Amino acid sequence: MDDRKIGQVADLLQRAVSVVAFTGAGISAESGVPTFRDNNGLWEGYDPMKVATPEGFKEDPRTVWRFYHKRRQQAQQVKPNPAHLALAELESIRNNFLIITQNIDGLHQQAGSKNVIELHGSLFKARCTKCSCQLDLNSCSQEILSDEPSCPKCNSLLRPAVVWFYEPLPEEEFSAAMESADNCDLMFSIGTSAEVHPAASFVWQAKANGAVIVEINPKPTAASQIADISFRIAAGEILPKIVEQYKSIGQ
Ligand code: BV8
Ligand code: ZN
Repeated sequence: MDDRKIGQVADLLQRAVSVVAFTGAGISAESGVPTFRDNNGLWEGYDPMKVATPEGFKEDPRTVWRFYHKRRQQAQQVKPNPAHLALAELESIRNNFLIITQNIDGLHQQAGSKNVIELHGSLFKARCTKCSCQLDLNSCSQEILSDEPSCPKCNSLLRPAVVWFYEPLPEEEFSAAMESADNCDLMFSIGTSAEVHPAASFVWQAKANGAVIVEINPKPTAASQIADISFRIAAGEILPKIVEQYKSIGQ
């Protein structure tokens, strides 16, 4: 059954001028990174309103920093999985391929993908709560990774450079994602429950612009109703097969 659909998607890839992959936590699941809303997901252990909102941070910055330090350490110990690698290969063999990710784990970039829009920020970046100072946590000293790190410029409290609930998405990334959703012929929705907005709205936007929607998720999601082709399977299983088939028909 999937073989026929794989052939269809490879043909779509061959004919599409502009392709977007919209990804969520599920694409990193096979790397061992917990998702948010699955069983044993992050939101089972933590109250998102306490660790992923500005109010939660104001009330208890130490707990929020511990939550993100732990996720950063986890992300540093895992590797991209075949799903990330397949998307990186797809970018290397065709033009006009963009990843819009809700993930902050950096695994797409680690897999070699260059055209990546991080809608919700990055585990590896921090920014000052007062001045415009931004830091790359990959090259930071230990004290910055403490429980309440302070800005090297103005000594105010630093915060994770991620988008929390009730916060707007970064301007530049938002408009670039909007532009690509408006102009793509084919959008993959991979490993996302498509419940968080405005990020998830890009799938509906692509659909409205006439793009074909291909969903890859073992479970149905809020976007399943608008998917033209759905694979109820892990991304790491099916994406390498789709890319292999696309290569075999000569892109
Ligand atoms: C905004 C922080 C306005 C970063 C995240 C009620 C209360 C509060 C807010 C709202 C509300 N109602 C609506 C809202 C708006 C809210 C929202 O959409 N809430 C939802 C939950 C109802 N959105 C916001 O607040 C946004 N901001 O609206 O601001 C505004 C505008 C202008 C000016 C001022 C203000 C901000 C949203 C960003 C929130 N930040 N996290 C972090 O810590 O990571 S949300 C969190 O959810 C992550 O960012 C994550 O990326 C995102 C989406 O989750 P998914 O990636 O989809 O993960 P999930 O676990 O849900 O699903 C995983 C899927 O993978 C599953 O379907 C599973 O089946 C599948 N899967 C598993 N294994 C595999 C697999 N698939 C393939 N292969 C596998 N192997
Ligand atoms: Zn500062």
